[in-house]
Amino acid sequence: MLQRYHWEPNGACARVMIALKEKGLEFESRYVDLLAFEQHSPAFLALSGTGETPVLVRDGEAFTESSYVCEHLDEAFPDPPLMPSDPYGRWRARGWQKYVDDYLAAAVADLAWAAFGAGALQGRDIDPGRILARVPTHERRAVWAEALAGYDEARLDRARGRVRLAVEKIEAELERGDWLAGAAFSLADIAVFAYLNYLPRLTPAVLDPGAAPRTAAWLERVSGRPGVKAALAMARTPDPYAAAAPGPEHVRWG
Ligand SMILES: N[C@@H](CCC(=O)N[C@@H](CS)C(=O)NCC(=O)O)C(=O)O
Repeated sequence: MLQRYHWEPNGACARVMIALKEKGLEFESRYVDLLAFEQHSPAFLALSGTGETPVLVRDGEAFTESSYVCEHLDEAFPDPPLMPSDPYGRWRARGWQKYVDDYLAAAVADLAWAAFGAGALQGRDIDPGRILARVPTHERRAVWAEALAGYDEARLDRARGRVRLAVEKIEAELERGDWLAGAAFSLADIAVFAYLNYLPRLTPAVLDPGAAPRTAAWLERVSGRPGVKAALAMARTPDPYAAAAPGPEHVRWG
């Protein structure tokens, strides 16, 4: 039996949700409200030492890190496949997943938090000292301290620049075909989509069909897949891409 601990189907939580739905797998859904700080409860920390969603529990074992959760699902439940069958295609798919983990996720998450997350906490009776004291690791505590304080314009500008570069990279890759890692939809498309789907709300000009026609068409193509629609329909909020939690720490890419 599969249990899935998740927040709204956006970012990393969307990646695993889409993989499960694309494969037609049954699972128990356990919602973790990140903006109520349920991820810092002892019960959740027993599954994820850093207090981050998503977590997949399979036969009593907890799996974290969406790239590896998705690859595990693909190995454990190979039909339909979500990784290319050739070694070069697999290398491309892993490269895209690493790019998302190390670079794109943090940039998009910064913009999303500033646009949606910070506002969602307003009006709630929040004691930052109490919240930070429950965060399990130094790195996540620093992430939350910065998020609660609010990001400055320089940080948001840097994130916008990174997002622009990402769209250029995706646009160039899509010159080779409809999907990011070969002839078929794969975990590469899932990883990139999970964050890029924020851009129509955050930086619409970057995705303008005039500026990035292949990326805009790809986003439509991925959005229209039944598995993707089913995953996004698991949201509790009216639009999961108008909700945000702090994402991963910034890492150097390449
Ligand atoms: N590298 C991790 C990143 C996970 C991540 O960014 N999780 C966010 C939600 S998308 C989270 O749980 N943030 C809340 C927190 O850290 O308290 C993965 O891909 O699984």
